Amino acid sequence: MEYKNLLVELDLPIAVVRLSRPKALNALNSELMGEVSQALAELEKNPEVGAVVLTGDERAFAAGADIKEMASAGAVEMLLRNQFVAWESVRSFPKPIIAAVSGYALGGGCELAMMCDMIIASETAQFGQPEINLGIIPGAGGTQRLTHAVGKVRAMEMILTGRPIKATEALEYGLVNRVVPVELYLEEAKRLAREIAGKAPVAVRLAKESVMRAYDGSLQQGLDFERKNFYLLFASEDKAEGMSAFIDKRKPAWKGK
Ligand code: DAK
Repeated sequence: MEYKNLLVELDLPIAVVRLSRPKALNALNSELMGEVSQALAELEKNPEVGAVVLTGDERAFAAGADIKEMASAGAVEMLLRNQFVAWESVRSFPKPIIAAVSGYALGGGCELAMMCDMIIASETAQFGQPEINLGIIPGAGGTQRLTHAVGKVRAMEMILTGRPIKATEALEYGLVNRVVPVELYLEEAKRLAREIAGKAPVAVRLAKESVMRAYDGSLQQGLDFERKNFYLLFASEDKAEGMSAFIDKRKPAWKGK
């Protein structure tokens, strides 16, 4: 299938899904996420595909959800857009999915990588949740998955300051499986995907399901809580100011309401 913001390459027994909106650093707008969801549905149906690599380009895995698309939205509009459906397709994909990350993995980009089962990072990768700088909070699982991955104090610092961490720190924190030179990150992710695709498919599927179950109950409650707070912030003046300031390339003036 042809996509506008995505390249899907079958390299059986694996597939590579490449986010491709380079001018916007692969910002994840609803069209792109809709395409990710469609592509994964196709790959799920294809019995010859045993594992998937999700990647961007060297400069950016993804610099977040598309701020320009969210800038004028209020809380109710965000709720009605119900964009979680597309994001959930990554989370609920039954085959192993490996993120190959180079450059920026920020906001929704970091969340998307964390929704994958494993992360291979290039030396240039940086991971962060900068939503606080826009007057909002992570909305696609960042407060929950980052805390599970790196622990409370590190997640607090990243989410409350919005400062990204480098690939080497991400490795030390347990956020990524390994860090490799930029020319090798995609190859390494593909190698890992091929290795897993060579195992018994049903056992792989149930192993993945079982590992996910290790924290799923508490994760769901946490995700519901985060989602409500995320929508709530779309009713704040600071969210409007934070996003306008990003688009106008200026510093935001917070009002505290
Ligand atoms: N959205 C839209 N456009 C973006 C973008 C983004 N997140 N990030 C970059 N761009 C665009 C820039 O506006 C610029 O466009 P033009 O000005 O050329 O038209 C182009 O990409 C190149 O960016 P820069 O000129 O800014 O490039 P620099 O190298 O100077 O800076 C940067 C790179 C990554 C440091 C900078 O672009 C930046 O700070 N970007 C924003 C990072 C950020 O705040 N990300 C978090 C966004 S909030 C949800 C699911 C997920 C989420 C929410 C809800 N639901 C399912 C409901 C997630 C929310 C977020 O991710």
